Amino acid sequence: MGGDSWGLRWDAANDSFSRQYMQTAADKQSLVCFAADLQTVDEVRETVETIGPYIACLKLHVDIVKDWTSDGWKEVCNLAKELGVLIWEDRKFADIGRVSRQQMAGAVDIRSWADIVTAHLISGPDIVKGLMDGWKDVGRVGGVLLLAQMSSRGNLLIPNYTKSVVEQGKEMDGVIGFIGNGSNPTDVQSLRELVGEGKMIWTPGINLNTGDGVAGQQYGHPRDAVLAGADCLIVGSGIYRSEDPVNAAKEYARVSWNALLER
Ligand code: 6AU
Repeated sequence: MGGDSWGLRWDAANDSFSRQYMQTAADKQSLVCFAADLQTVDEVRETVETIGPYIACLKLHVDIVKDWTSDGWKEVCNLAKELGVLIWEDRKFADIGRVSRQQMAGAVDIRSWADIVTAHLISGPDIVKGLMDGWKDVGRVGGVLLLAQMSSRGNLLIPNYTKSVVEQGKEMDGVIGFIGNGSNPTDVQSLRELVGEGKMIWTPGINLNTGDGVAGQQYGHPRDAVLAGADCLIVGSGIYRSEDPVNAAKEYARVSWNALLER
């Protein structure tokens, strides 16, 4: 049972997406969400095929892919389903509710294949309703991760903003959790204090080599993030830029899972 390793979080974060993620993570002994920031459908599919056994979620940026086709994407999504991992489109929605709902449709039709999307709460709470309505338009249900913190240098998500996002997001049904700053365990810890046990914290800015990354990205160690309260570690270049992505994925999985058991 997933609950044995997840402790309080298993009972408290009991929406179906959090549960599915926690169960998959327990089955695979990995808290790794792979950030497939790759430019072609083949690269995404081939990488996910090889590291599949070591990841618990797949995060996509559909607008990075140069040769996107509906059929090619279906193959990627089917692969994710075979691997039992949730599909997260990291399109950081930020518009008014009506437009966000429309953006869930459009050419790439995010609402039809993504289980999770990311949103800023900068435009107010109706963005969450807009996104949920987007899924409802095609008879589906999904979950929203709200950006409460970011990992990039100089970002404007200051503590008071974080607090407001969490206060509102905690009460919203469609919100399955929050993005926290994985590069800084103190930030993750203070976010966990605000969030309590009832929602997940997923953290980007994770690398076994800590410090500054490309273009203002910052990295913290996977173990520190989990001990500080992160439930899912988003790792992109730490895996796909590695000389041996399979072994890298395995190592991130091992470190993250041991940290959860330690927590
Ligand atoms: O491991 P990386 O640095 O190669 O990739 C990190 C991934 C990227 C970013 O779009 C995303 O995590 N990200 C996010 C997310 C997930 O919302 C927020 C943030 O503050 N920083 C960040 O890097 O795909």
